[in-house]
Amino acid sequence: PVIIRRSDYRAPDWLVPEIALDFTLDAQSSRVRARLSVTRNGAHDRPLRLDGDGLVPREVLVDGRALNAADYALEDGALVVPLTGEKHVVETLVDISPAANTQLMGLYASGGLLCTQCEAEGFRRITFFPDRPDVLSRYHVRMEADRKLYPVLLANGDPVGAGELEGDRHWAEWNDPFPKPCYLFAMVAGDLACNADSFTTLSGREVKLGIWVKENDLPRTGHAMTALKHSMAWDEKVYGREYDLDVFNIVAVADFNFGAMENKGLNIFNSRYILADPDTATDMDFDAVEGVVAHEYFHNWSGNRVTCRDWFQLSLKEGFTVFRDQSFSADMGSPPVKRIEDVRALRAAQFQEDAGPLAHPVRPESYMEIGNFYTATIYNKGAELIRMMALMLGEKRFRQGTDLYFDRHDGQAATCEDFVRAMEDGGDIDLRQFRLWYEQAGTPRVKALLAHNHASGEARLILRQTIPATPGQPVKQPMAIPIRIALFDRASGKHGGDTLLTLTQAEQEFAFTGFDTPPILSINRGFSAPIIVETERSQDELAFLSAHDDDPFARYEAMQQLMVNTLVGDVAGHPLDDAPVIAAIRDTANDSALDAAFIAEAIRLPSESYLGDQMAIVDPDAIHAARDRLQAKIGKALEPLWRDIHARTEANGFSLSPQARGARKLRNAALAYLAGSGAADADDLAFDQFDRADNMTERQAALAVLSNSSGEKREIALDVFYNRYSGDALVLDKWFQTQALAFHPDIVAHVKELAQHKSFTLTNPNRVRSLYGAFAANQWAFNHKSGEGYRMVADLIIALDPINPQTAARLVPPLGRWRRFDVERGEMMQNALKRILAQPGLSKDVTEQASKSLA
Ligand code: HT7
Ligand code: ZN
Repeated sequence: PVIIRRSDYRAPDWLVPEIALDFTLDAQSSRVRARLSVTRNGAHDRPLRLDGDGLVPREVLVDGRALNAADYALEDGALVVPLTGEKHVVETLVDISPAANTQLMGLYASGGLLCTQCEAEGFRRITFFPDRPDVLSRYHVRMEADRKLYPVLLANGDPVGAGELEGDRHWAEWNDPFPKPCYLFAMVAGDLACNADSFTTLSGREVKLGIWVKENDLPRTGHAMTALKHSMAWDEKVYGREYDLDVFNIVAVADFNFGAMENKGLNIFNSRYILADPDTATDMDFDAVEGVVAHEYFHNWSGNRVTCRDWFQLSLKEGFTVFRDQSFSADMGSPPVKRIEDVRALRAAQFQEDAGPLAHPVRPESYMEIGNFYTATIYNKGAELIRMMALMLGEKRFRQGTDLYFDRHDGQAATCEDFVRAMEDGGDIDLRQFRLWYEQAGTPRVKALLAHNHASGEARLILRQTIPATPGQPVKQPMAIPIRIALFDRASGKHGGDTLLTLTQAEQEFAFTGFDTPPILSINRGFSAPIIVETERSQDELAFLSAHDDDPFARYEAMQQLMVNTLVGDVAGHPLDDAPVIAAIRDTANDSALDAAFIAEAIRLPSESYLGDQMAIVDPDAIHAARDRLQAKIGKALEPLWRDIHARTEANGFSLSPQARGARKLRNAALAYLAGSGAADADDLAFDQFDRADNMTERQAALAVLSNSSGEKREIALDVFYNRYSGDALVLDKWFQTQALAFHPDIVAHVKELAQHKSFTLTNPNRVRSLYGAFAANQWAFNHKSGEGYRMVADLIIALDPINPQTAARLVPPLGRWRRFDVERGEMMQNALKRILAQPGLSKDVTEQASKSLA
C-alpha cells in the first residue's frame, strides 16, 4: 500500500472554484452529474486529476464537448483529463448504489434514508473530484427523488428552490455561498420529521434551526436543540463567533461510522448523539449529546470557516474543537467533574495509544489510510495542547490569539503551524520549544523530587523529564511542560499560592523559601499537562491531599494514587495497609462541603486497565482479583454508609439538575460498593433499583451490577430489559454493552452467545461497538488466558472488513498491546494479528493497523 507523507505536500494543480451537482436519487441506483469549473493553479502542464473510488464514468465532457474514452485515463480509480487552457468546465456522469454501500462512506442508505459521509475521503465515492481539503469550492446542489419515499431533501447552505415533478417526484436546490472542501459536502433525502426552532445571533440575524429525525423520535430531540442554542450563544460570548447561514440543520441517522459530522449547515449525526430522554438515555448520554452537538457546531468556525490544508493537520480542527467543546461542557455543568472525566478518557485511550505500536504525533508524518488517524491522539491530546497554550497565555491573550487565527485564516485551508503562529503573534509568547508537542509522540514522564532544608527553610523541587521512544522516533528532545504546583503546609492544611512552572530542560530545579517543616507537593494541578508524574509521596501525604487539596483535580488524583498504590502493591505481592484508603473514602463520602458528583468520582476505584497501565507487564487476573478484594473490603468496612447513601439519594421524580444527577451518580457508586461487599441482599437491592427506576442512569447501573452476579436475578433483569426495549436500537446497544463489560465468570461464553443473538448485526457500527468494542475494553475478559477473546475479536475483524473496513480497523488496536502482556498471551495476540493479515483482499484500513501493531 502507498504511504502518504507530510513532507510530500504540494499545492493542488487545479482549483475548482465552483461545482454544480445534480442528483437523481434512488436507493438502488442514483445518478450524479457534476459540473466543475476548474482553473489551473500556477504554471505547469500537468493534467487534471479527479479522485474516484469505485466510479465508472458514463460521460466526460470538457467545455460541453463529450470526450472519447481514449481522451482520458483511469488511474487507481481517478479520472485523468489532459487540459490545454487556464480555465475549463469539466462535466462527469456516474451511477452509484447507496443500498450497496455498506462501508457508510459516500452516499449510503440508512433505515430508509439516503445520506452522505464524506470526511475524510468519501466524496470520491460520489463523484470524480480533487478529494483534498485544500480545494475549496462553492456548491450548488440539485436533488430529485420520489416524493413519497423522500419527501425531505436537504443539502448544505441555504435552500434556493423546490418543486413538483411528474410521476410523484419532486426536486430541491440548495446553494452554499461559503467555499468549502468536498469533505464538508452533505445531502440527505428521506421521510423525516423536524423539531424546528430559531436562534437570533448577536448581530440580530434570525437563523432557522431544524433537527430532523424519524417521526417517532421527535420527542427525544429537545435536549439536542437546547444544547445547540446554548452552543451558538457560547461561541458568540467566549470566542466572538457568530453563525453565518440562514439555516442550520441536523439529521440523525442510525448507521454511522463515527459520532457525527460537521458538514456546512447540515450536520449529520449518529442518532445516539441526538436522541435522549430519561427513560432511554443515561446522564452520561445526555452529556454526550450536549458535547457532540456543541463539537459539531463549533466546527463551523474551527474546521469549516478555517479548514485544514491537508490531513496531517487534522488536529488543527479536531484538537481545537475538542478543547472548545470541553470548555463549553465545563461551563454548562461542573468544571472539576468535567476535567476529571476528560482526563480519565485521555488516560484510558490516548495514554495507551501513546505507549503502543500505533503511537503517532499530534501532527503525524505519514499514513496509509487517513481513516485510521481519527484517534485519541489527534482529538484528545490535540485538545490538551491547546489547553496548555491557553494556560500559558491566560484568558485574555489566548482570546487575542484565537481572534487573530480566525481573522487571518478565514476562508483558508490552514496548518497547525498557522495556529501556533497566531498564538505567538496574538498572545505575545514564544512557542518555539512548545512546537515539539506537535512533533514528538509518547507521553512525557516527569519525576518530581522534593527536598527540604530545615536550616534555610528552603524547599527544592527537582523535575526530570523523559519522553519514551515511539515508532520512528527513538530519541526525543526535552519539551516545554507547564506544570501547576502548590506546596502545602502540614500543620495548617493550606498552601501559599498556586505556581505555574514551565519545565524546559531534561532536569530542572525550582527553589521555594519559607518552609519550617517539609511541605507536601501538589503537582500537575488541574492536570495542567498531559504527562505521567512520578512522585515519592507517602500514603500519608496522599491521604493529606485527598482531604485538603483545594484543587479538585489534584484532590481526586491523590485519592486515585492512594488506591493505585494499594492495588498495585497487592498485585505485586507487597500488600499495603488499606486503612488509609478506607478512611479517605469514608471522609470524602461524608464531606458535606463536596458535591455528590465529585464525591462519586473521587471514591471510585481505578479501572482495571488503568491499573494495568501502571505495571511493567499486565497481569489481568491478578489485577481483577486485587480490585475485587479492595472493593469488597471497602464495601464491607463502610456498609452502613453505602446503605445510607443508597437510601437517601433516592429521588422522588426525575430531574436533570446538577444536584439530581450528582445524587444518581453517588447512588450508583454506593450500590456498586454494596454489591462488592457481598451483602446478602445486594442483588435484591439492585433488582429493586432496576425495577423501580424512572430513568436509564439508575436502571442501567443496576443492570450492570446484576450482570456481574451469578444469582437468578441476573437473567430476569436482562430479559425484562431486552423485552422492554426491543424496539429501541440505542437501548439494545446498552443491553449488549452492559453484558460485554460485565465481570462474570462466564463472560467469554456470554459474549460468544451474544454474537449469535438475533439482534446482533455486523451492518450497524453502534451494535458492533456495543458488543465487541466493550468486550475488548474489558481487560480481564478480553485477555482471558485461553486466548478466546483474541480469537473472537480477530474473527470479527475478518468478517467485518469486507462490509465496513473503517469500523473493523478500529477494533485492531487492542490486539496490538501484546508487548504489555506475558509471553503466552503476547503470542496469541500476535497470532491473531497474523491471521488477520493473511486474509486475501484485506482493506487498507485493517492492513495498516494490523501490520503496524505487529511491528
Ligand atoms: N470530523 C468528523 C469526522 C468523521 C469521520 C471520520 C472518519 C469516518 C467517518 C467520520 N464521520 C465523521 C467528526 C468530528 O470530529 O466532528
Ligand atoms: Zn470534530
